[in-house]
Amino acid sequence: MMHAVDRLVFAPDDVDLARSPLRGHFEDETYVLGAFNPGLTRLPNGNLLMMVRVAEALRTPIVGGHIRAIRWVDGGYALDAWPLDQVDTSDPRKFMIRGEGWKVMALTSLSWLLPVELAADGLSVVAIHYDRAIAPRASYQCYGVEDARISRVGDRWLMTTCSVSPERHATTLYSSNDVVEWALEGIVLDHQNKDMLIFEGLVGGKYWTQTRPLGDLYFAYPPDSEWRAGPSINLATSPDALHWKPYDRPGIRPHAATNATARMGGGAPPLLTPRGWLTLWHGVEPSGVIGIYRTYWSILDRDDPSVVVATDHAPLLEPAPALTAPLADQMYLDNVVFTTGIVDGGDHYVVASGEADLACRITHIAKSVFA
Ligand code: MAN
Repeated sequence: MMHAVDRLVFAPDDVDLARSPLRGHFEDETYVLGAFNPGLTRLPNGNLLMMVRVAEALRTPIVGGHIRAIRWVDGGYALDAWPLDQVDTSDPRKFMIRGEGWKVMALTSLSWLLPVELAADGLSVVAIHYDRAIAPRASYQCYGVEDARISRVGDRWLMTTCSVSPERHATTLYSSNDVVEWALEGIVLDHQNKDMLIFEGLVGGKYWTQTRPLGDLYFAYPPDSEWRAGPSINLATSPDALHWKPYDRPGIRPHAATNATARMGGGAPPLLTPRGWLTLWHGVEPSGVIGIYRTYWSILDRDDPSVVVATDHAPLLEPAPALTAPLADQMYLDNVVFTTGIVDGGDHYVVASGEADLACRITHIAKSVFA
């Protein structure tokens, strides 16, 4: 589907690493692997705020037969080294450590969050708030804070992030009354549960969220089922946005009829439209090491979000090689668009996505698409 406005608004070269939270903690040179997967919300002054994931990597990760990774520890940052002959580096985002009995990995970058203020239409950068960057503060996020999603619920903002550490790979909540100061509320979903999208409003007096628990084992649907076994977008409810009970009915599941959404996860926080809750989510078609990521939409019943009122098997957004062509020398993967934010823009929605795990893409999508 073509959209009238669709462009990259922020890219690695827009980040000044002299102002990175990692600066001064070790000697080795770093670079921005990606500035992507932005949370998005509207500020009280009418401008937009993107919370950009800055994935910062060592310029020379391999030294003396070892591959190194960055780790937060006690307010500082340290480098750890693994013998090269014990790791598999086929995925540029991470390396797998062999011989552990489980799949054990480390990351080639450490992510922190950079608040970038955009004009009201999302198309130009107004300010970059380095002094408000969000970096790891606890051992459960010692390998980074990733993929912010911001929901406005009443007069509070709730921001979920993915925290990465050897303790667990979990979802962490931050809250704010002004979108300036963020309080770290701690872990709200346990291991292997990320892509948490809190609905922008209560349903039946409760907070609602989409979750995406990940396992490496699923049970088969019967052979003639319309569903395909695998990761799905589940639902949970909470009295306080901290304690979540999984909802008993399934949420959005992969259809057996297509391979394009064989893996899936939530994208942008569900917001209320005249037809129900609009949710943008990602479907992944297995292909190569990483797969092809596209954005899809569904509308969920306003009183029971486990009921899908409308959806489209055609993607809403697809990877856009024409947008990343000018950044060709910085690309390290392709075929990925990963939507992470949405705000109302009047007759359209302003949608924020990460493009190729590299840059931030803003698309204006006409409301009539979902009518
Ligand atoms: C996956 C990808 C990466 C991310 C890690 C850890 O490998 O989503 O971008 O860094 O998980 O969350």
